[in-house]
Amino acid sequence: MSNSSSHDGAAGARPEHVDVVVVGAGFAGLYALHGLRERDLSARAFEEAGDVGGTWYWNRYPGARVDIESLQYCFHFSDVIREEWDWSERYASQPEILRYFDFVADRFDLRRDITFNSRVVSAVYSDEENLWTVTTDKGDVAQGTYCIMGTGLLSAPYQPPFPGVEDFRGEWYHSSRWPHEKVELSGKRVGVVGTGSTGIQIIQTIAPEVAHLTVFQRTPNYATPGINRPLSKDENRAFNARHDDWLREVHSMFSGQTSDFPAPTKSALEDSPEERRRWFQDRWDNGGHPQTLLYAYKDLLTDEKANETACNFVRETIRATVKDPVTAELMCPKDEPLGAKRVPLEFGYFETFNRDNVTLVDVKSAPIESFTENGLRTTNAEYELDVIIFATGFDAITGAMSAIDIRCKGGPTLKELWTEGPKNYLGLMIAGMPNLFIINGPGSAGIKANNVLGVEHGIEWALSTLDHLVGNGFDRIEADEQAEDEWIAHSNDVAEASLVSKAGSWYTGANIPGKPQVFMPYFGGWPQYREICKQAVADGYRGFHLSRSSERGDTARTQLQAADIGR
Ligand code: N01
Repeated sequence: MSNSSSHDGAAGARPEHVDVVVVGAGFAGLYALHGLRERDLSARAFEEAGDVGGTWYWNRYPGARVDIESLQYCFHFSDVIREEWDWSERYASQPEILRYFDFVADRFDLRRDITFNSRVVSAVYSDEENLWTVTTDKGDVAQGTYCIMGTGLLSAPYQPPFPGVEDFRGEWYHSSRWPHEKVELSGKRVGVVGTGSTGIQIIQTIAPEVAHLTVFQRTPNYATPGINRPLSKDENRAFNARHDDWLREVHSMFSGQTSDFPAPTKSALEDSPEERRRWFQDRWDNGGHPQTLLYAYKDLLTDEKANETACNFVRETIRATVKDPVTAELMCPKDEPLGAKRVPLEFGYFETFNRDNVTLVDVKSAPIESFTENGLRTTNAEYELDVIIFATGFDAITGAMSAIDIRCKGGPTLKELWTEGPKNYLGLMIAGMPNLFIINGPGSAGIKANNVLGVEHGIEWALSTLDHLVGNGFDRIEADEQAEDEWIAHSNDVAEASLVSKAGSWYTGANIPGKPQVFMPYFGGWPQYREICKQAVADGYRGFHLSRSSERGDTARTQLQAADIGR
């Protein structure tokens, strides 16, 4: 396969010619490189960060930790990795996850195909040459027939444009661009803006260390307990021994995750209030990924009344934990279903607000106006602070791809194509962007399941598609526009049929002012999603156009039966 490698990683280098250009060196990029090498396909990956890890490279803030069990939130494609790696905690910390990335990159010698500290600024497809040209901010250029976008769904940080940041005399940080060196917080007056998963992790971690912590909360969250504990080597071995069975089970779970509890069969409304409370309490006490509580009953995500029973359980628990009733009430989420936003996992978060050195400030009723020389000013008061931490999230799912000038020569950019919301077919490919594979992007079920499973699915789909193309003499694949429309309509239907689209969040784009609001993940369930993708392939790549560039115009059109989608 092609590899005229002239790449030296230096600015102004001649284009490197490879079969596939890969963007990103997180879970997607690493698996892509490994799979491509196994097929003897040449590749060049570009990564903005200084090393592997994707979002885990950047999110070094205090308390950063995974919220899906470590044994599940990792690669599943390789027996070698599983046999040689042990997780030390039920929920691994960010440093351990980064060591895991390091281990995988070393084990498969992947770094030699990655150019680090190079942010991809454009990816342009030439129809004439059937070639993607990918350029970085350092002037590196790689050309390949195919391009895999492993840019991540939570990788473009969002920072609200508060005026006066430059006037602030203290230090400020965004959680997702946390410095590599230790940030000294002890004895300081610290403010945290944002109470999503990130803010919660930071707040519960730094509270004992700082002189005073002021939490600026706009919307409270239904956080559920993690209950972390060490994992023994034996537990790792036992999981590995039944890995095949686990994989079968997880692929049959709507949530794309397994838990210590069986899949629900009852409606929440079938039980008496006392039975329901016991049922919820069991799951709460066991801790675990939020899915445990969300799937305590079969209708919590589809029936408002059923969902409200779970919301009330969480609110009662918050009121029983947070001693100051005014603070407790502010921390109780209202007017949105449990599970519409991603539910954060907490490790002593609510108890943190019983500390004398922690204050909650409601910035819904009195929004933040600006930074000042000495801190932050809301419409109500000024707060003097030494350090301010933005835990204000991400331009999620589409942000990283939209920041790149992705287009076909002479055509609209991806950002322009997506002005009314992201469109694609099966969350895998985009009409008008041939040979561009998107991984766990909008339209994928992985976002609402386990992201690593979502990534592995996307990469395996891309790799097996490359096998098919190469094996059959094709070199071009593109999603059909009508198939795309049908898929988006189906995705919207399944989201509308549940409660997940009933709150604004990073799932819908509502967290970014001006972003089109569409529920972006696929919520038909992990098994159904996998089945639909599999069936499209079994039906001869239904909804895709496969062709040979040597026979321009001789398109091997696959019969579109879009009406079958979702059945
Ligand atoms: O971001 P978020 P995140 N004034 O968007 C607030 C994953 N993750 O980084 O809700 C005041 O959830 C905003 O307020 P509101 C996980 O999937 C995983 O916390 O918009 N506040 C909100 O409170 C997660 O879901 C882990 O009213 C402002 C916060 O900032 C996803 O990343 C750990 C504001 C942003 O919350 C995103 O989580 C961490 C303003 N102008 C993250 N603008 C794991 O455990 C925004 N906010 C694996």
